[in-house]
Formats: sequence, structure tokens, C-alpha cells
Amino acid sequence: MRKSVELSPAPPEQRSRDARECVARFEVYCTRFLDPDGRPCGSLPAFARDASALVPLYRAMALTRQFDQRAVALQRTGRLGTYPSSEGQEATEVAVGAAMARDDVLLGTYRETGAMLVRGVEMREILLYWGGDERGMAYTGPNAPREDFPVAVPIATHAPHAVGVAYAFKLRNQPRAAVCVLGDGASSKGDFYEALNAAGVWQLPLVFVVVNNQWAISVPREMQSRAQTLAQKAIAAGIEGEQVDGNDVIAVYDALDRALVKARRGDGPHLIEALTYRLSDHTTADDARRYRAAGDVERQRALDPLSRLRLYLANEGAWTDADETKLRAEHASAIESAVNAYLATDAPAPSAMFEHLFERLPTALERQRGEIGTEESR
Ligand SMILES: Cc1ncc(C[n+]2csc(CCOP(=O)(O)OP(=O)(O)O)c2C)c(N)n1
Ligand SMILES: [Mg+2]
Repeated sequence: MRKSVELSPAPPEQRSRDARECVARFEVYCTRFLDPDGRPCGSLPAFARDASALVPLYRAMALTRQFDQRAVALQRTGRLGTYPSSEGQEATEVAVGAAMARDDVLLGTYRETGAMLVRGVEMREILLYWGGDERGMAYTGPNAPREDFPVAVPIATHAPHAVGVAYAFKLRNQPRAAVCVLGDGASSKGDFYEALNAAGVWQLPLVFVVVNNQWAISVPREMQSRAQTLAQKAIAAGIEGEQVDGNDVIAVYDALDRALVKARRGDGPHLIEALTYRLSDHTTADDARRYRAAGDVERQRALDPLSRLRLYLANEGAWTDADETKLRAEHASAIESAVNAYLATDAPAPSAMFEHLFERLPTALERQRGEIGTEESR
């Protein structure tokens, strides 16, 4: 078994090994196609051989980062609530969103902005949500993924929900998959192990993506688990697990695509551990300088997923500085429209806090809603 810090690509014949063989051999592989300087490591998977096919992924990663920076600035100027940046994790997020089919269902955490944008959630909606307005989770845009779940802030509680979604697909004989995205910290929770176990026993069409960004707020990965890799947790549940370089969009997309095809054709669940790094504070309410050495963060910046893909595209003649300038201007204008639409939205009524949790309100909450209604009408 490889250590999580070693990121050499597995030979293709190992990557395509049968799940049962992997489980029996107790092996976990780590896959990387592009090195941090944007150079290919060996041959690329078929979808990536034409560099221009990767441009939409780059555009989505760049939008995610630019939107993220704007959201942090809005919070810093008092116009957004606490916001969790996904800086550094764009390759994993965008690959998850791009590999999923429209009919698949995403169940993610608070750091899945890139996947949500690719899935068709609007920037205005994401801002509304982080501005404290639950209507942001209604996903009403023209390309909205209406059955995707709202952001799960409680850690790992959405893992058993993902089992339920995947179980429903299986019962209905639908060729669809659920994708449950969670963090390295979440992989220590009971909900996660229970969900893994159920997915394995029932052979559900469920793909777990453990985004190992090395930190759970101030708790480093090495204090999180004694396991050499988080991917190997799948093995105990009889599920195939693999590690990918989460800053290499090709590796993450390739793994997701294989896992989703397998899940949709009824061949069971899969776990992907994406090795990445949270370059930002945990949220805007955190100051990571209190627990991380500046040098460590700078070293991780050299592995940045955006510059890696951009270098590769530029070397292949598929991206120029002029393309970059044009893209940034396009994104700045789209982001400003979303920000203006968000800021122009009237705040929800205080009674809205009762609207999204229960199908039928318990008596005590019904009474409280009545009291707020009286306040509102004053
Ligand atoms: C059930 C629960 N316990 C504790 C918290 C507080 N909390 C918020 S984020 C976090 C760390 C999560 O780390 P990880 O799963 O690695 O995700 P990351 O934030 O790194 O993306 C914790 C403990 C919570 N939100 N929910
Ligand atoms: Mg983490």
C-alpha cells in the first residue's frame, strides 16, 4: 500500500483492476496524470487526449476561484455571512460536477461550490444561501439540478442520506448514481462508516468522494486517523477504494467517470480519496495562521490545480494569455451581475426559518411561528 504522500501514478493495468481483486489484495492506488508543472505523467486517458476538451474544465475552475474571492470580499465588507472558501480544491470540485450526469444526485458539504456551479446552481443562489437565505438552496435556475441535496453543514450527516438516495435508485431500477462528497474529518464520523457499510452490503450505486484537504479546521490529517490512506477505509466495507491527486483535474475526472459508469450499471459503490489542500482559512470565521506554518501553505501553493492545468493547456497551444484576460473579464461581469441580484433580493421574513426543516411543524414550533407572525404584523 502506498503512503498518501507518495503521488506516483499507478500503471493503467493496476488502475483498471477488478474491485474484488483490489479488496482481496488490500491495495490502494494513487493516480496522477499531470504533474505540478503541467507535464503529463505517462499517457492520458482518452477524454483528455485532445487538450481543447479540457478547456471547459479550466474555465469552470477559474470561475470557481474568481467567485470564491468575490464571496470572501463580500463577507469581509459585511455583505455576506460566514463563507467557506474552496481555494485550492477547484480541480476536485469541478471534476465531480463535470463527471456526473444530469440525473445523478449530488450530496455535498459546504465546500462544494465548484461542483454546484458546474451542476447548474446559480452564483446568485449560492450567495443567497451564505447570506442566510434558504431560498438559495431551491435551485431554481434554468439548468438547475433540482434533485441535488442542499449543502450539509453538519459533518457527515448526509452520508446515510446518500445511502437512501442510492437505495431508491436501485429499487426503481434506475441507471442513476448518488455522489456523496465529504472531508477527511468527516471520514472519522460514525455516519460515514455506517453509510460505507450499507452501501457495500446492498451494492448501491453510490460514489463516496473523500476530499482530503489535509485539515479539519485546526486538526491535521495525521491527527485525524492512523490509517495510511483514507481510501483504504472502503476495503473494510468490501468496496473498491482509490486515491487520486485531487489537484489534477484529469485524475479526479477519470476516477469519477469510471466509478459512476460502474455504479449506474449496477456493479456497486466506490470510494475516491482526492488528495488536495485547503489553501484558505477554514471559513471566514477562522485564522489558519494560528495553527499552520506559512512555509507549509506556500509549498502547497506550488501544487495549485489551476496553474497546473493552465500550464498544460498553454504548452499544448490550447490556452493563451489573451484567452486568460478575456476569461477573467467575462467572469468578473457574470459575478457582478450575480452579486447585484443577490444584494437586490429582499431579506426573507423571520418566519421563513420555520419553512425548510419539517414537512409538518411540531406543535411547539407551530406556536413559535405564530408568535413571530404577530411580531411581523406589528
Ligand atoms: C456534526 C458536526 N460536528 C462538528 C461540526 C463542526 N465542524 C465544522 S467543519 C468541521 C471540520 C470538518 O473537516 P473536514 O470533514 O475535513 O472538511 P473540510 O472543512 O476540511 O472541508 C467541524 C468539526 C459540524 N459542523 N458538524
Ligand atoms: Mg478537511
